[in-house]
Amino acid sequence: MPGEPQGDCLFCKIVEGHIPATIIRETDTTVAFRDINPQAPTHVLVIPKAHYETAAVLAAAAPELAADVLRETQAVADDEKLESYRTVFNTGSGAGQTVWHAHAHVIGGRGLHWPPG
Ligand code: IU
Repeated sequence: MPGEPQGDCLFCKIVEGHIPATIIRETDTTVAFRDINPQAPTHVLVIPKAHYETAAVLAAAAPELAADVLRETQAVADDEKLESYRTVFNTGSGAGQTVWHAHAHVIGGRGLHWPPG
């Protein structure tokens, strides 16, 4: 069920504290933690605590929660003192999604090329 914890989801396990992560922010509805394989000086993932497979499913099922995630991306950028940054939602394996719990990448701290690869 969308919104319900999934036993085999690594990000649900991070939310539950069952696997470690460097958490830098937490709200009632979201967690932000450093990516274990950073692609830039700042590479933070912002996730809803509730489990939704993709950003699209999250936005359709729980738009206020999707807005919470977006607000937190800016809060991360503020904490990290990033004037410019990129927010990425990979949706689908063809776009590089590897974890099926919606997450925003917040990437910054270096020059970022456009278009992305
Ligand atoms: P993707 O958009 O689904 O590819 O992003 C998943 C990210 O989750 C990826 O950048 C991983 O390095 C990151 N990650 C993590 O930070 N901690 C973990 O325990 C696992 C993946 I699994």
